[in-house]
Amino acid sequence: MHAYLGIGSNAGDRRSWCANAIVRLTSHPDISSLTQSALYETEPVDAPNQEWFLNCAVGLETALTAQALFSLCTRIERDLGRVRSERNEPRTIDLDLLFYGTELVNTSDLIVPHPRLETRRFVLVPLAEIAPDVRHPVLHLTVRELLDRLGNTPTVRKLDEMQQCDE
Ligand code: PH2
Ligand code: MG
Ligand code: MG
Repeated sequence: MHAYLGIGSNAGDRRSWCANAIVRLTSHPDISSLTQSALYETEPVDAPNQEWFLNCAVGLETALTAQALFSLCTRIERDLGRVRSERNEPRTIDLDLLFYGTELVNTSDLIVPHPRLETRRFVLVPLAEIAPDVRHPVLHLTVRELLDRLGNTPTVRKLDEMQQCDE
């Protein structure tokens, strides 16, 4: 199945957390063909007084079920030092399952497509870079069309070429 994930970090060495999460995904035996967007610096949404985020999106081919991929994401978050106490607090790393093919999942711990992706520029701008023509299976609009419905705020800016790499 082809799946898309959104990755975000706004605590500590944000770039390293994102890079480390991607290495862990890439090296998983049931994941192949990973593509990644550039890194974007993004204004916090629903996270008052927090640091700006680094966000990116990845696409991957996987033999894992949606639930198993979600469990892997949770495990990577935990391995990378994420501590969950309050909702939307600063996080070293957040891995969100955005799309799992055209499958719909609605269980107590997982909803796919991600329920807020269509309102979030920090998700749609990176995703549009790697998957502009992927269609939302419920809203029946492509990622590009979803993004075009939104205004120009909150701010999402691509890091320049120098800033994309690890120092
Ligand atoms: N994630 C959130 C809440 N707010 N804002 C930005 N800019 N980027 C995020 O990844 C983000 C957020 C909840 O997961
Ligand atoms: Mg999130
Ligand atoms: Mg999350």
